[in-house]
Amino acid sequence: MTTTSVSPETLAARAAYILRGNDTGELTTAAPQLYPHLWSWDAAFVAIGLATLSVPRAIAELRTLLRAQWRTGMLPHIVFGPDQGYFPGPDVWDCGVAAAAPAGVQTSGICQPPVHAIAVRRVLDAGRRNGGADRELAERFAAETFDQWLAWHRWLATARDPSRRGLLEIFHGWESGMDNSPRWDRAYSAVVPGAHMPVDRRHDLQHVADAGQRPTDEEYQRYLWLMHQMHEARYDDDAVRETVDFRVTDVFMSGVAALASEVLAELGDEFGRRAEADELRELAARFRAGVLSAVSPQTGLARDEDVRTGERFEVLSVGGFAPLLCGGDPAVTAHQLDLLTGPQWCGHPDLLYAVPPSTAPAYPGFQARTYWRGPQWPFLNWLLWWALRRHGATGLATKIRAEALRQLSDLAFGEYYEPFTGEALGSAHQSWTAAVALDWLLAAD
Ligand code: 9WN
Repeated sequence: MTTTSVSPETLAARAAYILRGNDTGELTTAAPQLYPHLWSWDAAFVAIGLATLSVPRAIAELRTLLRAQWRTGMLPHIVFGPDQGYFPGPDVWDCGVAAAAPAGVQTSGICQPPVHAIAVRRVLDAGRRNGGADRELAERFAAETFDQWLAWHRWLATARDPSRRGLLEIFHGWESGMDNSPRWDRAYSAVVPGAHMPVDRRHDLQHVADAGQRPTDEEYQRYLWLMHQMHEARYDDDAVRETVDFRVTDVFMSGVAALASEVLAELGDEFGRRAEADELRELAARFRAGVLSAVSPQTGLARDEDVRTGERFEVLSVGGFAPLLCGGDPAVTAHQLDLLTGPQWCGHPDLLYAVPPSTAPAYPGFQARTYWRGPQWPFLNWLLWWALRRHGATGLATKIRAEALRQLSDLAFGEYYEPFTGEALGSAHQSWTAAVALDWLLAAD
């Protein structure tokens, strides 16, 4: 049951209008002003939303991302379009210094969580539902691009989990997609920029109502310093790992990798790629085991770890629910479901909508209006909904969907939401927010 105060038709029509409005033809910008380029994990959710409107357009979005794949297999976190209004832009990344960077397209030199196989699955399902030319196109696309998605997963498994622990390493908070989450505070406190970084070139503060919704200049100093270090290492995977000041295992990214490897394995089965499907299932098992090994006996949440010091971070972040993405241990799942619905998270009495805040209000680092330090993120609700259904927690999934849609009925399509007042924050007209609304309202299941 959907309990929006606007009709589902109005919400879907408005979401379609937003998503179409952000379409530059070749790519859908993550948001019109704040993010005028394609972001890797945004593009996956965007394709999921576009698939409800046009299967060919959804496929085009994923192909734009794939054209930017590095020779190593890495999918870069940004594919730049012509707009000059984002900092750090392609001139700062300067990925031409990297041997593995793709030709003919400008990208960043880092990655984001590998949610893409879920998008391929969803686009394929939409194509099959529509039948005819859409079905043919989607099946051809999924079969044709399978090896590129496989290369992406293989790169993660080797370059980012060289010791095969089942926990993916990241070298920049941007790689987690949860940039300034308190998950990374301890590791960032050890990052001391060796020179002044040009934070005065920031554009982002011009596009939000107040600077308190975004990371601070001190945080940006560190972000830019890590970029500088990676550039010095010419974005070479081994050289970066040896030299960069920020090395942490990201448990949420690892949970995504487990889930997406399983999904990609199922696609491999369909396309007769048995050996690759087995390999992907092994990867899924490895990442699942890694995530489960990181669960804290103290909080019940999975923990990230500083690779340089071995410290595991006891932070009350939504990232700690990684086991709900990958499953694998019924006792852990049951405990996490209790936690998620309990008073620290969705059951917190002051929340306007019962969807998880990015950081638990009880955590000392919680900030209700600041980015990944407290606000609720609609695309995360979709990911959680999808994973919960897959693992059989359909009742909770249905509740999350209903609450998330109520939140979106303000028609702002905010980047994130203040959890107590419901105020839309960050960018308005954020593409992945509109995209998940479309999927929830228009996809058949
Ligand atoms: C840096 C585009 C991206 C999301 C991230 C989100 C934010 C970028 C920024 O916007 O990050 O990559 O400039 O703040 O944290 O998850 O992919 O929507």
